[in-house]
Amino acid sequence: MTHPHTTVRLPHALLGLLTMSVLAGCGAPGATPASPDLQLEAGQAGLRTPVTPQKVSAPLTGGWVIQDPAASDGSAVALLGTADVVSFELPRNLKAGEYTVSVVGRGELYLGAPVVSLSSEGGPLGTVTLDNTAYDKRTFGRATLRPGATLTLTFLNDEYGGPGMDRNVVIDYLLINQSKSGF
Ligand SMILES: [Ca+2]
Repeated sequence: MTHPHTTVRLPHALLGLLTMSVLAGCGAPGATPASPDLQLEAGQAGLRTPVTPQKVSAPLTGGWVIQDPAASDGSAVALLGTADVVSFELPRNLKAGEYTVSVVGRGELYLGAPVVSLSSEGGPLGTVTLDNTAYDKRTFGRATLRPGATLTLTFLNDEYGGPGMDRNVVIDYLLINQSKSGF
């Protein structure tokens, strides 16, 4: 007898319950619990950027929450200068383990595309290039994550040539996924 694979989409609040019931109640060997996607919105994440009056000059730097109808929750974070960061705190109820970590964002291109890195307390997790001007996903790779850890995304390579000639990066959200493919 075969066990057809089915995909179940449920509200996040139900996923924990579903996982528990699958683990406890299903006797089928090899059954895997539904894999919850964890979506960490940049607009609600921490911006670790000191904003000082002298920074309100060209070129603008810093991390700024922007309203953007194309972003998943209507807001995103723009990182304008080299070494500007946005930090994401993982939920305290996250199950420690290995995950695929991706970012959904877009680049504002000038003399090339923005590159961002992601790091945790354990060190660098990878870099991706956001050469897409519409929101798209880029995957850093697999990482071992612990609950409550902070992941820091950093803009590495700003370029500025004057008004309208500015490389920036806009981050919609970070995606933590248990599937190895990242989807
Ligand atoms: Ca810039």
